[in-house]
Amino acid sequence: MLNEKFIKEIIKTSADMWNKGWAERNAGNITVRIDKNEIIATDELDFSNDWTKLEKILPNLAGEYFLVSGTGKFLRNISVFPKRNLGIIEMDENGACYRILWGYEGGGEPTSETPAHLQAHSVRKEISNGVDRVVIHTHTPNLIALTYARDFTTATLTQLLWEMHVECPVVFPKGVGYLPWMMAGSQEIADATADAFYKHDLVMWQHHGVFATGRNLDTAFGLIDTVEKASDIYIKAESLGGIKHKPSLDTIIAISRNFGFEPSKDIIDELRKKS
Ligand code: 2HA
Ligand code: ZN
Repeated sequence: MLNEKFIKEIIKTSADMWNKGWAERNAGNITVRIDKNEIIATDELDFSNDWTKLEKILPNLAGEYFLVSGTGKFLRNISVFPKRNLGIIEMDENGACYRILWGYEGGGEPTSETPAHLQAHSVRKEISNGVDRVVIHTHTPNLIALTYARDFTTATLTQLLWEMHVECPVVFPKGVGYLPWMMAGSQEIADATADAFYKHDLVMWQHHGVFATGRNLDTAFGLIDTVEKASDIYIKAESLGGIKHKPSLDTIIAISRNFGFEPSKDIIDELRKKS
């Protein structure tokens, strides 16, 4: 298992997240929907573990396998002890329960955010026709700082980020879904996050951290890297005495269209109403 491409990729991504300063202690978690045909033949899978029931049944994930970082584990340790800090889980034939097939060596469980991740995967698998396979959650300091210092809606947070780096309207034209503070690990936040993933591929939890999805780890990581950089630029510009110049909404739309994208109509309509 340790030679599989998905293990090599998660080792790189988790080390990058640590090096970026996004993953203090046990912060952050990663899930990847993997192709079970790639590993089904290995004798390393253990099909004898008990099933854990999910609160929400996710029929479109029936039978799927996921690579999942462990609860309480440090992302920075995945590269040294992958089998201790990662596991592979299998969804049952109804999408109602999961069981551990591999990993969490020495005792462990999938991340405490597993319900939020699996519900997000369910939505993204549906709306991307199976293309999206990755969900990353992490604690990005600049983006989190913004949620302490400013009031936001999805539209106003997205506008600020689009304005602060001209790549943003190209990288995330669908915007960043913004969720007010809710208890991490709760069913309430899992439901709200999954809902937001119908419209956006990034979701921000106030005072906590960000979620991103995509076809692979590079895509989801790149989304987070870009919003975090835009937040950093905003904080730097504000501390230089405040923002003096920024692209207009029309310029933002033009940038996005120039690269073949269309910024979220809901967000644009809301911003136009406001201005
Ligand atoms: O896994 O980041 O939100 C630790 C967390 C929980
Ligand atoms: Zn977190």
